[in-house]
This record gives sequence, C-alpha cells and structure tokens, in this order.
Amino acid sequence: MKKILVTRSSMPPLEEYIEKIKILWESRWLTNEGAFHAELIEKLQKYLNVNHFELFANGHLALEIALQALELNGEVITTPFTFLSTTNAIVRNGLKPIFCDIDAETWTLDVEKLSSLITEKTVAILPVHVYGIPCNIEEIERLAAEHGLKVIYDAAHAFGARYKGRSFAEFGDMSMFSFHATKVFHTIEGGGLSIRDGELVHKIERLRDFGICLGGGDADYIGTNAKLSEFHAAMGLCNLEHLEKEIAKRKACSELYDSYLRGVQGIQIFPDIEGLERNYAYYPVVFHSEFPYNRDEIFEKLKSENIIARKYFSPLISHMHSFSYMEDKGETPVAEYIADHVLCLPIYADLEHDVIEKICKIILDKV
Ligand code: T4K
Repeated sequence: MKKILVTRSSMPPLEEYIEKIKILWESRWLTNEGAFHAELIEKLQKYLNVNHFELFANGHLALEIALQALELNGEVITTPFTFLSTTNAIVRNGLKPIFCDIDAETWTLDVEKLSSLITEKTVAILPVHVYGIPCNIEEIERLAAEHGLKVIYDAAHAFGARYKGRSFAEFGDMSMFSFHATKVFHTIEGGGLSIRDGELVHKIERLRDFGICLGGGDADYIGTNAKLSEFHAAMGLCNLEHLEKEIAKRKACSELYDSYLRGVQGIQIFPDIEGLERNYAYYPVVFHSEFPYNRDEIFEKLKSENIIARKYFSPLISHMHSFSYMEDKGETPVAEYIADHVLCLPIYADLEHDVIEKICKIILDKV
C-alpha cells in the first residue's frame, strides 16, 4: 500500500495559482504588505466577521507578537496538551507558563482547575482550541473579566470552524490562527491574528516589521520580521475559494471514521459539542484500557501497513526536555493520560474512503 500520512496539503488548481502569481512577475512587488496581502486581510476579516485581522509569516510569530504587544509581566495560565508553539511564545516573551489540567471530555482547559490557579501574579490566560474543539469560552471570559486578565486564544486548529454561529476569531482579546501547509486553510507558511482592541493594531503591524515607524526612518518598538510574502498571500487567496468544499470533503471522511468507531468499547472520539460547526482538521481517537490494544500498539499496527498516524500531542509540553528547567509544572493528570492514549488518524480532503475503511478495519482487527 502507498504511504498514507496524517495529512496532505490541499492545493488549488495549479492554473489558479499561476494566474495569481503572474501578476507578481509584472509588479515585482513580492513582500512587505503588498496588494495580495491587503486583499487577503480584507477577505479574512469578512469571512471571520472581525474588524481587525493581521497576517504573519507563521502562526507562532503571530502569537509571540500578540503577547509582546500586550506588554505583560507575570504568569500566563495555559494547557500542556498542545504544540510547542503555545508555550514557547509565553517563555520567549519573558512570561511564566502555569500549566493547568484539561477536561477529560473536551481536552481543553479544565475551567474549575483554571480558577484555582489564578493568583495576583496571573496576567493572562492562553487557552488552546485543540483540534478545533472550543474551550469553555463562556467561563474563561467570565473568569478573565472578574480578575482583569487578558485572554489570547491559540486557535491554530480552528480556522473554518464556528461556535454558536460565531467564528473563532470573535472570542478573547486576540485569537491566533495557523495557516501552515498542514492546516484546513493554508498560505504554505502563515498565520493570522484577530485583535479586539483596534488601538493595538498599529503596534502589532509595526512589531511585525522590526518596529519600524510607518514611512521608515525611526523605530518605536523592538520588533521582529514576521511579514507574509505575496506568494504566500496569493496561495491563501486561491485556497479561500475552495475552503467550503474542502471542509465538506473532510466531513465525509470524518463521518466514515465515525461510522466504524463511534460506540466501540474503549474508544473515545471527538466530543459532541452543542453549537459547534466543525472544520474536521484532525481525527483524534483516545484508546482506553477497555480496548484490546493500546495507543502505541495501534500506531505500530498502522505503521506496519504504511499508514503513519501521529501522536499529537505527546509528550506533554511540560515533559519536554526544553522545559526541564521548570520546577513547578503543575498537576495535570488528565492531560498526561490523554497524551499517552491519543492518536490522530489520517484526515484530509482527498483521502480515499477505501483507505479510511482499511484503517478502521486494522484498528478493529477486521482484516
Ligand atoms: N499552536 C498550535 C496548537 C499548533 O498546533 C501550531 C502548529 C502552532 C501553534 C504554530 O503554528 P505555525 O507557526 O506552524 O503556523 C505540524 C505543523 O508544522 C505545525 O504547523 C502544527 N501546529 C503541528 C501540529 O503540526 P509537524 O512537525 O507534525 O509537521 P510535519 O512536517 O511532520 O507534517 C505533518 C504531516 O503533514 C506530514 O506527515 C505530511 C503533511 N505535510 C507536511 C508538510 C510540511 C504536507 O502534506 N505538506 C507539507 O508541506 O508539525
């Protein structure tokens, strides 16, 4: 069998991309906030229903800049069940991550434990809508308002999903999206940030461009270089046209998996969440001890058939060597358990349905 990876980048028809980039051959304007960059921002603002949205070279830099713009100093409560980017952005801003446990059903921040971690040192909450599952947004925002905390969502996985009729960009002080090649919507590399407070927009734009003042000459901030090039923006403009179709194809894949795996003893699939319109970015499965095989055995069984599932997100960030300097990593038994038992099965728009059937049969020992 040909190799099947956990995902495969969606591509627009080649002619559509060529048509777009021909313009760049003529204009020779290749980066530094060009015309495609402006057009993509405008389209994304409309799609996400927000007034302020900025583009970046990748999602990680969007998150770093979001935190830098807020000029925070202290502790940020976050989840250890995420990709390195979330926690690295906190630490690289000189802030201290406080790891909070997750909920066993939704795999996002456990809000009861979260409230017990808030102290006078807490300055922000950085929750992750992991796999596109909404955090307990209502409770997080209530707690943040009560304690005067900023909320910056890591919505890297949530583009294209909606919750209670709203896009994920409409929540919190800011929300970061990844537009990496592995995402439902991508700009090859790229990221976006929705910003509630319009007064921060100018600063965030400047931080993205070394801190240079508009018009050049002087600089107001110590910024970085996080600009999205015109080639990347052009890819985004092309992909945006096909987004709904891509999500529909992923939905069909996900439903086929569900038809095999839902209700199987010892298998936990994506939670049913009222009001969530999914983007089907990931197909995570938790293998509990009532299932005949553990997560690592399933991983190996699939691998022996050339199917490469991924253990997103294992090990927990707090267990990574790069965080060994931290003395207090919090009590996160649920996150530890999920990281040890979860496996993300392959999902992408063009994944053949007979491959999904085969994966399910391998898992269920029906081959
Ligand atoms: N916050 C969270 C919660 C995140 O998950 C991420 C990124 C970020 C923040 C930061 O956003 P960015 O700065 O990346 O925009 C991948 C992605 O690189 C990363 O974007 C993503 N999360 C993370 C969960 O997954 P790897 O190390 O698993 O990527 P890799 O190269 O193993 O690719 C995975 C599979 O994707 C491959 O098996 C095949 C497929 N693929 C990959 C590439 C690079 C393609 O089909 N085309 C490609 O070009 O990290």
